[in-house]
Amino acid sequence: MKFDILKKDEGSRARAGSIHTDHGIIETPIFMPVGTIGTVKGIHQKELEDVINADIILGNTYHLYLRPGIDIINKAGGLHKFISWDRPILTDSGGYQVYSLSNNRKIKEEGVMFSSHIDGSKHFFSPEKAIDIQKNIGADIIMAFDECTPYPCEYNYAKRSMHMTHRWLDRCMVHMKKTEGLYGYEQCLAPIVQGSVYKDLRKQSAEYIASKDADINAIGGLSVGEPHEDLYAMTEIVTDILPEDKPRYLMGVGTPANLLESIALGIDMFDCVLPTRNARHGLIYTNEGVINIKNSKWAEDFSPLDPELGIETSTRFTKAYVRHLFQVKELLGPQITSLHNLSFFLKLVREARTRIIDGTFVEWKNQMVVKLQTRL
Ligand code: PRF
Repeated sequence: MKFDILKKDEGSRARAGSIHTDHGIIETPIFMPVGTIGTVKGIHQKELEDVINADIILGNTYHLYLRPGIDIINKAGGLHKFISWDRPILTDSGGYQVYSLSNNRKIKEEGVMFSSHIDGSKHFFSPEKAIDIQKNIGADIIMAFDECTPYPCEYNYAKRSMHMTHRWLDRCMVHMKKTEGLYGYEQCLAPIVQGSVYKDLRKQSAEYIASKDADINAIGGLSVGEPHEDLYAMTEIVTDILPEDKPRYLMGVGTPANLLESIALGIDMFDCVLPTRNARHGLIYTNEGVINIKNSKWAEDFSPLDPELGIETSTRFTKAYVRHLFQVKELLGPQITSLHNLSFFLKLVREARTRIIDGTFVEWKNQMVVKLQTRL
């Protein structure tokens, strides 16, 4: 998977680039909408293509394995065909969802035993199984099987866990080579740096991951409740070590301000449920700050949701109308806000890209970070 860097920013570590996959080009920095169970909640694939213009979406091994099951995805000819999406897909390995969703999980060197959050049935994931499932799903980018340590995490636990994640990576790599691609397009494996909030562990993990010379490198174990200073400090240590000529993916991050600060530290890819989950709760991101559309202050505000965003939905519908839809619990409410928020996140990273290219990134980023943290 080729990565071209178009421009490096002079005032920060930000870069503008493009990742070439067999399902199309991903322009970076990029935000990947989360399509956990084969749908970006509330959004039609046509809207992902034409309104949000998502270059890539994310799917979850854990969820897709439980429902509809790998057999059905296989029979459909892979996830791209099953969900009718022919742009790139990245799948997370399950090495996070198992810890955050399932009950009774038992982590051992061999893998993780867990109970389904749906019906309590027992399952086992290993590095080899996580690779097999992701290959069968047909993901363009496959994530290594890791343990995401919680926050706070005791030093010795974080150290032992990091070493196990490294050994699991080696098993993923061996298994990846053993099995041929099913669908005739390139599938690349992205290893994940762990190490909790400990500088020496992060450094050690980043050096280990860098030594594998993978096409894409990821940073996990952050945005799990640690202070923002730790998020940025760990990201900086790691981006300093990971190869410059390969895309860097910061998993599960974050707020619009987090995205811009992390882009400045050299991150190229992000995913997060924040825009869609918040949208379902009526929280909307705008250029002026965050709005809670359910608040009575919008009841008679007949101004458009956000005309600056430049999408029809956010110009056409008023705040008062969208508030009303939430009041009466109509489906259209969260559909509008989800489309709005995802468009906002994608527009933000696209603008970052343009600013990196034209050399105005840092000034713009500093202004935006202040604006984006305002609550209206
Ligand atoms: N590992 C994996 N997926 C993830 C994370 C991780 O550490 C995170 C951490 N924020 C989000 N998603 N496999």
